[in-house]
Amino acid sequence: APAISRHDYQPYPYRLPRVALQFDLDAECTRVHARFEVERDGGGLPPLVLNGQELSLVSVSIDGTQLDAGKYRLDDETLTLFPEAARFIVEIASECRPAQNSALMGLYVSGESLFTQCEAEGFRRITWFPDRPDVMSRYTVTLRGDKTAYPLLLSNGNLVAGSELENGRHEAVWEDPHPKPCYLFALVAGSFDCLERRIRTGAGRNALLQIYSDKGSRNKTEWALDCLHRSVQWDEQRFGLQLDLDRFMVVAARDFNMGAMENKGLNIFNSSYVLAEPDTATDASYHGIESVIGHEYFHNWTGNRVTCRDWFQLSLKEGLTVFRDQQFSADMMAHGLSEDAARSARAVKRIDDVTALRVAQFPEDAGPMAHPIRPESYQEIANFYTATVYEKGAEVIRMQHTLLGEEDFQAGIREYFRRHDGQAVTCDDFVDAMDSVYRARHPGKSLDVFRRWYSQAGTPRVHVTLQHDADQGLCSITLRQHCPPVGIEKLQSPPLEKPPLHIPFALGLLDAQGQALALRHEGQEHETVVLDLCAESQTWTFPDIAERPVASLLRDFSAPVIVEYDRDDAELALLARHDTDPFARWEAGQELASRQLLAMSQSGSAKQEDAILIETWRALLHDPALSDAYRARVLTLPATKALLEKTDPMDPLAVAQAREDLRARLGQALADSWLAIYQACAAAEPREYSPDAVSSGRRALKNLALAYLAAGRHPQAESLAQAQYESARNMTDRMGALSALVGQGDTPAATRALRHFYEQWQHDPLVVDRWFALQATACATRTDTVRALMLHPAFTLRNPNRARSLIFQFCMNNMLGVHRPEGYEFWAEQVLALDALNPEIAARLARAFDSWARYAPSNRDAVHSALQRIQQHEPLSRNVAEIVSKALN
Ligand code: BAL
Ligand code: ZN
Repeated sequence: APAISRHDYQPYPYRLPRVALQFDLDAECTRVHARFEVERDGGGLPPLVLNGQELSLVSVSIDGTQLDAGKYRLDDETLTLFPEAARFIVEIASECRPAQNSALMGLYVSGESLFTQCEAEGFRRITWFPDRPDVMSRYTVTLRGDKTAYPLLLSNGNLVAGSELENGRHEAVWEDPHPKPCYLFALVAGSFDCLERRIRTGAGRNALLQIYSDKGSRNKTEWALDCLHRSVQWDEQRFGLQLDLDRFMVVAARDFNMGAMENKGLNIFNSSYVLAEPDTATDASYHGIESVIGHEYFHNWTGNRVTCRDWFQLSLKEGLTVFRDQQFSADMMAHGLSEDAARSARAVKRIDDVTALRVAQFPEDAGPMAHPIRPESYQEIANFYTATVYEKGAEVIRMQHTLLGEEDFQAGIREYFRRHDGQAVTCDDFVDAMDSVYRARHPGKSLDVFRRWYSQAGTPRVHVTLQHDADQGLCSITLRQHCPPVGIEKLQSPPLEKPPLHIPFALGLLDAQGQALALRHEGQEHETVVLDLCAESQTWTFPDIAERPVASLLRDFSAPVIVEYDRDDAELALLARHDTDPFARWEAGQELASRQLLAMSQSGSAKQEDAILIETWRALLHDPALSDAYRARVLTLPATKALLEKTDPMDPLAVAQAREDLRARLGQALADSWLAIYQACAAAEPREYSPDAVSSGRRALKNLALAYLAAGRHPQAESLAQAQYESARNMTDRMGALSALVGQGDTPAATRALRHFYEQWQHDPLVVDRWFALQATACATRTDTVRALMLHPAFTLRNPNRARSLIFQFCMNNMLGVHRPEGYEFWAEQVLALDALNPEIAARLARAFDSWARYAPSNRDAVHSALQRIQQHEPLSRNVAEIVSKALN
């Protein structure tokens, strides 16, 4: 397929101020009648090109006159009309087939209900329309359907009329007062439970919050409703942004491609981000729900009120909204805690966000799909809902927050809405608003260099040099940045010039005892300074530093970069024990462990001299000043995917095996400590479940201790896990225990527990997903185990959550299982099977081995053959074709 380029953007030649849609809903064949006003402002009357896909055209008319076939042009993807006036009304009748729609884009069936998903380009599967985000209209939607099958008929905005029709049918009319692009359109028809709350916003608006879910699930939506209410309050308090609707609805769908969707006033969610009860949901699910409910709600301003001019600007709304949901979660985790505990809770959230970035985005930024947060081109936009656009995009917003500070950042946000409320705009427009505040407050400074983050791919590297002059008591820090070419940049000749970026680099210095030193910078003394690295290389000198200090680098992960700094293990151990910045402290421990793991993976066995690591971990295990949640992060080994990024060539099996070996070694060497910690945490578990930071942190540490005991084959591990499994009062503990049992291999206890778990929870799809996922990622699982699980009656490729729980978990998160010739063959087979059903999901699986060109030769050759097999298959969706052609480039 031809690539679409950012530079080719042209405004749409017409405005469509009002749209009226009528749906005669039926799972087999839904009839849609669309009526829209069309207006031309400029000169001439260019053709009116409308997008449409997999639709049957019934009729098309202009100003009430039906057009003969010769008066319009119709092909697989467009319907073109030839206007004869500057204002006219188009009416189109068409049909679509929801029950046949396995791609889950447009109108589709899930369970017995009808749902829509339109972002990015799903509206064109509902009716012919300019399916692009810069065409904004006011919608009136009439829904008609069978009253028994579809007692609830929901769409965006306000319910303005409802009536009974003949033949057991009924009708609902919805009006959305806010102009919106069609990707924010939604409808839902079906039978649901509803949990609701009437609230009064800070601005005095009465509003109704509603969570709809499958019949019988109402009790599982209390947490989501709480999260929604807190999101409304938080956006008022922290961002000054008010709910602008009388009614805000969330509907849970079992079949959903993404996490959730921010349709105006009618968010549709993957049920995994709505439903939670202590019995069925883990702490991670509770926190995931909080962040996704927040995320979609926050889109109401950052995404809906101000939207994207074109899809290249996706990070305008996604990066900003991820930043906002990360801040929301951090504020929620810290809420009600003492100052120290709150700092630790925020650090834990930061560690989790950075870990996710390193595991998903850093590899992407070094692989064949590398792209700037504002991509330059795409073949299929669905392939660009990436970790780069979202998570690196959030880091780019966060850096602006760091440069401006909270107060000025909020002033920038106000300026952004003052300029652009109700518009479809670009990333540049956002930075312009921030820059106007930045320049006003910091004469001589600007975001001119900073903007390059939007156009440059690749993870920059910052090389650090520290020089100390004992005679003069001066310490100088030199930072040098470079960003090697990535992905298609490597093919460019002459080589691409990548100018330096503006990198806020947070730094602290410690003395040899680990005490923080005061740093004099810009006329003031600080424990942490943020250095503005804007050139390729810059040096800063700090006075009154008597002895050579220990550098604490990139505190709080102030920029999405890789730091290069030569230092010995003893310095890392000192930082791991004493750094006052909790992020940098965690980082030092991770680096120490990484070194050990990489040495083990290269030598094929444990280095003997791991004493410094073991002693550091022992000290951390027993440090009473650390929160349980923080200790759980500090004592978790770096993820295999993050480790692999540090190797060349990559040997996934060796690194994954080294990680298992070191886990066992730490389990054995610190067995008494793990047991003591386990028992202390278990004794402190209250009867009432709560997902708050302290309780979830304690469970995380307890289950980590259990996992280490199991990894170290402690004689009590199995009985502890079994007892915990049987007495667990929440899913976190049940899964922790089950995972420890399954980690022991195919033991009778593991088999028994797995069988019991399925029998107990077989009626709950989200819990059955956990059951598949746990087996998919178990150490002992190989391709044949997964094939056997696919024959289980509960398995289906059609449900994205189920496919993700087994196939994706195995291919993406079971390194020991999948990185074998038969694993790669299995992967290719599943990509093709999924592609026939759901190209968006297939294309995500197709990225499992993006880094294949950096693998050691035997893995590389095997992935290469599997990729070729996919590429040669016909038919192949545009989604998968783009991924494999880039991978093979
Ligand atoms: N806009 C797609 C789903 C999300 O990012 O919220
Ligand atoms: Zn989003």
